[in-house]
Amino acid sequence: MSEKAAYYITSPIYYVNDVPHIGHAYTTLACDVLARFKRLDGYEVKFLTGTDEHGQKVEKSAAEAGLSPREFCDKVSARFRDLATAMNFSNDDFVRTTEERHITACQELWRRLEANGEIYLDKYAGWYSVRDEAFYAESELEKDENGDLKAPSGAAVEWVEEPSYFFKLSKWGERLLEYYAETPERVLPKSRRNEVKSFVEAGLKDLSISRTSFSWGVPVPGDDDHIIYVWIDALSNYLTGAGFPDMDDADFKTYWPHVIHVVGKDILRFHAVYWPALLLAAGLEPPRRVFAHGWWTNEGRKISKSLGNVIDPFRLVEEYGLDSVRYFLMREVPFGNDGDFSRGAVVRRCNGDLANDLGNLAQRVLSMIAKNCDGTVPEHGELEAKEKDLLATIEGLLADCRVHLEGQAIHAMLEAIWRQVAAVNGYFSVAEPWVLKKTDSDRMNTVLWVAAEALRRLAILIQPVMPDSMARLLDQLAVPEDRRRFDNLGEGSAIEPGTELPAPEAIFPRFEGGKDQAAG
Ligand code: ME8
Repeated sequence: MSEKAAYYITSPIYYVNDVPHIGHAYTTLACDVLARFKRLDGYEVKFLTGTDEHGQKVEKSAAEAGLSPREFCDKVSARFRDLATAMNFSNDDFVRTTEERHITACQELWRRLEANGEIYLDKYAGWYSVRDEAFYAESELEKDENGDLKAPSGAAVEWVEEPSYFFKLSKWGERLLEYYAETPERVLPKSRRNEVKSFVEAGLKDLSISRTSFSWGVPVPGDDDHIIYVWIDALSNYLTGAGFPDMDDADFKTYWPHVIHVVGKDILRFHAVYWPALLLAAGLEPPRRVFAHGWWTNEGRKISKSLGNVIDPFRLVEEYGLDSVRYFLMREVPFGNDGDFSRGAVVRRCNGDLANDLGNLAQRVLSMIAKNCDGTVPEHGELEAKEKDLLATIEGLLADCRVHLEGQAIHAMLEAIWRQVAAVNGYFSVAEPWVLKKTDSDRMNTVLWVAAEALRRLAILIQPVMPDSMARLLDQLAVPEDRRRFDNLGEGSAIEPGTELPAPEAIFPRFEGGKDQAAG
């Protein structure tokens, strides 16, 4: 396999202390879009997601639920797998940190660090937040209105004093700064990279990487009194997914050099500071890219269980339909920025871009073909220059989309595609095939063919974001399933006159006041 042809994309693995919400669905969705795009573009893709099941937080949640940690993890982890089905995620694997293969990988990472002299035993005395599963320096903490110290995330902290193994993080600062300066950009968006750089430039302290005050975790090899800090455990899932420690394994060699981690901005420090340092220290390649996206609020307010405003992705999909939700989440907010969720925004975005711009166009073109061309793809005459340009521009979009997705700018890809949806709408309105029907039926046929061919090309490009609806549109255009990859975008796979088309059906719902009706 050539170097270029592999792509390894990972979502965070989610804590099972809580059921999935919109934030989890969002990150994995972005990974799904990137994975689907690369598959259609001919890459060998591995897309990994999973659940983070160890640590004090999960142990506590299990006890509160009256279940053993194992039973509790099985139950909640299953909800994350259900989410993957409900959201149509195309993950190739789902890693659970309680699996044997993962425990092996995690302990092997530890052994390598130890063998390289990167670990020493000492004592930790400092602040810890169970909710964040993170250690904090006192200088990072703030007092709340009651005078209690809080983590920057707002989580409660407790004083911890226990024996602990440490990772010599402090010696990796210079090397990390070099890593951030490398191309392709290691950390995106740029503003986040700058944050991470400043953190490293301020000086790194060694990192506590084992705990002794509870037992739900991976034992430290050779010292059962300690369990491996849950973040070391969790981060090593990305190695597990690539077949580590079997480094001769074809999977590891193929995928590891290409790994891209997509995470929320809350866990950037773990991925862009601790993780590359740990990998370098263990003699492994650091990630090719870490991308940190922004934070969703709900109607302007922080999403939290205590505020009772958590958005349930399963319900959202029931309410608006899967592809409307997928499109909205990927289009509404530039990937990397914070965004606000509101039902009004979903309705506006989906009615405008989907029901009106794309749905209506497809419906108009396909119903004119059904009524005026006996339901078969019409013959076409010589195309006018502007028609050739239109089709060539849509084919050429692929190059733009590749550039956008190289930087994980999924919104920019959709923006570029919808500019062409608008161009095809403009073309169709000006060409007025309904007038040509009475005056020049050959020209009408040509216009309908051009519009249908434009739709075919657009649908192929939109598949990563809305796989089901675009499959339906491509079915309506009678595009064979083996001709839906990006190498079929051009003229060579154009729709063939004479092909019989199924009866057209609306592809997107239109929402009115929360109720939906089929788009006309
Ligand atoms: O941190 N907006 O798991 P977690 C956008 N187990 N994204 C959000 C969000 C919001 N309001 N809320 C959550 C963990 N997320 C660790 C990860 S990885 C080796 C270990 C998303 O269950 C976002 O991706 O707390 C965030 O980074 C992640 O959920 C945190 O999930």
